[in-house]
Order: sequence, then C-alpha cells, then structure tokens
Amino acid sequence: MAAHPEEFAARYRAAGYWIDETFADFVADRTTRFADRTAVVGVDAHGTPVRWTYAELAAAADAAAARLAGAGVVPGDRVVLALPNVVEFVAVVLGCFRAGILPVFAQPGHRETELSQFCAIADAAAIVVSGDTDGHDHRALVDRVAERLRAQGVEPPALVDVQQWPRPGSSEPRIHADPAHPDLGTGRVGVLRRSGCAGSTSSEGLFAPGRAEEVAFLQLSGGTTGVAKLIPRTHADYLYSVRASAEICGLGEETVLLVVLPAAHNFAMSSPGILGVLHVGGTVVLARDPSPRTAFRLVAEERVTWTSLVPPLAQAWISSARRRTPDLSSLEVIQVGGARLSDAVAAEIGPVLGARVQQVFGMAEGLVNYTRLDDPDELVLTTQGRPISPDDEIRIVDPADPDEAEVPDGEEGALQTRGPYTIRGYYAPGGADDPVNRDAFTADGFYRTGDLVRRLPSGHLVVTGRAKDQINRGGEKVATEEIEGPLLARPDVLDAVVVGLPDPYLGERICVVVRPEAGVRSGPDLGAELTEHLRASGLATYKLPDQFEFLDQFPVTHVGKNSRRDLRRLLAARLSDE
Ligand code: OOB
Repeated sequence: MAAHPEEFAARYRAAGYWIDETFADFVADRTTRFADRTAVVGVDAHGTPVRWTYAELAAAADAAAARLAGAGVVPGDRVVLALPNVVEFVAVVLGCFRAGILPVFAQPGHRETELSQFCAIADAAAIVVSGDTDGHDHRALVDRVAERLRAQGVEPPALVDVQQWPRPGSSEPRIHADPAHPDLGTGRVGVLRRSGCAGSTSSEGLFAPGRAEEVAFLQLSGGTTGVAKLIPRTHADYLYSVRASAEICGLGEETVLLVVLPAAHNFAMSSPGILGVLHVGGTVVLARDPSPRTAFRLVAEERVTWTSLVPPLAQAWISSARRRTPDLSSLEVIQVGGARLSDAVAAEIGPVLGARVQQVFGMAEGLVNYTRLDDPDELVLTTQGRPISPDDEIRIVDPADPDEAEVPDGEEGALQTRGPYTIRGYYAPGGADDPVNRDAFTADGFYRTGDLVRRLPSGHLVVTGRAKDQINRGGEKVATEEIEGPLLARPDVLDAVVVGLPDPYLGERICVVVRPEAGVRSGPDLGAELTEHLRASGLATYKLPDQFEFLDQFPVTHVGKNSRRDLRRLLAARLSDE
C-alpha cells in the first residue's frame, strides 16, 4: 500500500493540510468543547428515539469501545461495520476512533459475498451489525460469512450485534472499568495484533493509532472488478478534507444536518457530512429510512438546515413536495452528488424546495469537488464543482491513448487526480505492485478515476460520462463483473453481460443480457430464477438486476470481445421498438 512520497507529505504538512491531530484527539476535543450541545438525534437499533449531547455521545462511544473490547477486539484491529442509520452507528465509529480500532465502512445492504471479502482483505477481528434490520437477519448473515471464511482458511470475525446492547440511556459500562484494556479511550494505544497489511513495506506501525499520518479506517471503493477494493484513509488526510469541507460549506454550531444517505458512505461521512458537523459543534439528525415523508417530518421537527441527496432522492423530494407542501423553511442548502444530476432537476430544486443547491462530485478514494455557495447560478446548475484544495492536481487525458496524453483545455477526457487527501494505492495484498493498484494508479501517483470530464476556465468540472466497467445506479456503484461472475457459473447461461441502461429516475438501471445455452427456455421465468440465484449467491441487495434481456448472439468488438457499447445500442433500439 503506497503512502505519499515524503516530498509530497512535507509539502502537505507545510501548507497546514496535514496536522498532528488524530481522530482520537478530534473526538476528545470536540466532545469536551461542545459538551452540552446536541450532537446526535435519531433512533436506536430498536427504533426508540434518542437525543445525545456531545458529552452523552462521548459516553456512548466509550461504551461501544468497551463492548468491542469485550468481544476481543484490541487497538489496531479492523472491524467491519454494516449498520443502518441508527445512533449506535455514530457511537461505534467514534468508539473505534477513541480506542484506536480501524472501522471498515460496509453497508447494511451488503451480503456474504461482499462482507466475507472485506473481512478477509482487512483481516477483521469483528463485524458489527444490527441483528434484525429491514427484514433481514444479520446474525444469520454473519454466520454465513464465517462459514465462507472458514472454508478459505480465514479466522472468522467475532459477531457484535448492537441490538443486544443495553438501550442507550440505561446504565452503561465505563470504558476505564475494563482492566484488560486500560488505555482504551485515551487515544494513546498502539498495539498490533493480527497480521496487518501484507502488502505494506513495513507492517510495523501501519496500524499504530495515535499517529496522524497512519491509517485511521478503510472505506470501500465503488468497484470496477469482481474483487472488493479497500481504501486506506489516514487521520491527517481525512481530517483535512473534513475541515476544508466544513469551511467551504460554511458550517457552524447552528448547522443541523439531516443524514438521509447511508451514514457510512463517504459523502454522508465527510463531505462535509457527520464529521464536518461534529467538527464545528453542530447537530447530526439521522433519518432511519430515506423516504421523503420521514425526511420532511425531521426537517420540520428539528429545523434542519442542511442535507445531502443523490439525484433520485432529489427528484423524489421535488415530486413529493409538490403534492404535500411540507414545511422546509429551515433548509438552507441541499447538496446533490454521487451520480450526475441533470441540469433540469438541478434547476427545479431551488424553486420547489426553497433551498440553495450545491453539487458534489466526489469519490471515496479522495478528491471531492463542490460548487461554491457564492458561485453564479450558471455554474451551480450545470457543473459538478471544483476541487476542495489548491493542491488537488487534475489531469484530463485522452482515454483512447495508451500514453495518456492530456487533451486540449476544455475538451472531454479521462480524469486523473493526485493530492493531499487522495490515496496513492488501495489496501491490497500485493501492495503497489498489486494488479488493482497498477490499473488504478499511474506511475507518478495519479488516481485514474474512470470518469470522463470537461474542465471550464473557472476550474469547475462537468462530468460527461464514464470509462469504467461500473454502473452508477442512483449513486450506488456496481461493478459489472460482480453480477456476471455468478451468472456465468450456471450451466444454463452461455454468456452474460451487464450493462447500464438510461433510466429517468435512477440515471442508470442494471440490465443483464443473457445468452442462454441452446434449448434453455428464456423469458421472465428464467429472469426470476437468475435473480434468485444472484440473491442466494450472497450478492448485495442493491446489486440485483432491474431487467433481463435475452439474445441468441452478442455483438463483438474487432478483437472478438463482447461489446458493451454495441449491446447498449442494440438494447436501446430494441426497447424503443417495443
Ligand atoms: C461518491 O463516492 P463513491 O466512491 O461512491 O463513487 C465515486 C464515483 C465517481 O468516480 C463518479 O463516477 C461518481 O461516483 N460520482 C459522480 C458524482 N459524484 C460521484 N458522477 C457524476 N456526478 C457527480 N456529482 O459518490 C461521493 C463521495 C464523496 C462525496 C460525494 C460523492
């Protein structure tokens, strides 16, 4: 796993981007400084409403850390979190930070395919779930994950179920009462236990928390291959993006942020997100479900000032607000990002929802672009913003050129980036030489985003397309390989190609084009059977196909590979005929 070369690190320190603050310091400082202010509003894992001051949040974080310790987790360990938007999520994240445990930010929609990969790659000591969530038994899910890992010879993680914790507010164990881990909660711990990252040049110190330039947690990459990629973010790099984001967005103690998107996502976490709000002493309101009804009620009740949406949710808010005329008078800014917001929808947000729009084009690997609050409307409504940092380096290259020459100013090309909060490599077994890193990073350390963009003279980027094998389904990223793999394993499927089709609501929907074996009856029944197969294979719920099409022959490229582009065209023609 490549770190930033010293020459760059020195520059980022000198510029004041990287400072000597860890997440343990951050939590200790903010929860003390803002002790009596309201930090978190939401429901717990049982659905009971909870309000925590910063002091209460600190206590809940300590209690969560103690529970992880009780499950055998020690500082330096990685712990996979797959929680819905409940208050325990914030407590566990902050508890990990205080205890020097590294969270791996999974989603409650992930299933055994994803979770077992995250556990294996991160060598996770525990997995934290909310037992019975949205109609799915997550305890049984963790059992299946353990089974898979055992079959691969990997030690399974301990199960931690927040639904089995005492309810927030009931008497909590104090962290210092745990004699086995006297340093937990002090941020002064640096114990290494499990094997660490095999690809690092020196595993010594990699997981030593308490040092700002060490890895603090692992985020997930949207993914372009069948194998998961974990993103190592350091205290220094991430906290820089948090501070800078809070400043660009003008957050303050009076900010009330409504978190509608999955809380563990990078957008909800840090752009400026939960951490940006805790940085300045504001209030985080968690919506347990993303429906406009729940969101509108919370906006009115909590006088929410700020929220972050993906484009389909922005559309849902607009159509719902037209019918119900909710009280959204407290809302100042609605951020939209994660997928391309159409200029038409962008233009409706202000008039219908009564808030200013901010477009956000970011990635868990690092780079985040914002339209600025004082940008002219023209830029706010038609661009995806400009980078956070003056030291974010942007290179726009010819995607068809093997030498990756830069395109002339203003022309479309593939976006590459490097900077103070963009990783130099994934957390991969082979380190810098691992194939995932060789494909995703250039020799001089730029991350190949796979996005096609155009840059305006102002520095604002317009996202024009994509050059990666990924579908962006309303902000949720799915690698085509993840779906194709399990389907190709079936004897009745000769070939399968997954393509994203334009969708007025999702932006793109997942279409699987199947070429059945000779004699296999295709049609809706086969589609339903294949969906069931994917579900049973343990694929995340949000990756299940929206649509199946059956073809006897696939268009191929000149080198004989299936052509996704021609397939997409063929389907568009076929669907418009119907
Ligand atoms: C955010 O992060 P990820 O890691 O889930 O996905 C990153 C990818 C980008 O490479 C791009 O393909 C797409 O999502 N994307 C957008 C976009 N924002 C993200 N495409 C078009 N327009 C946009 N506004 O999605 C993420 C991370 C931090 C903040 C916001 C979003």
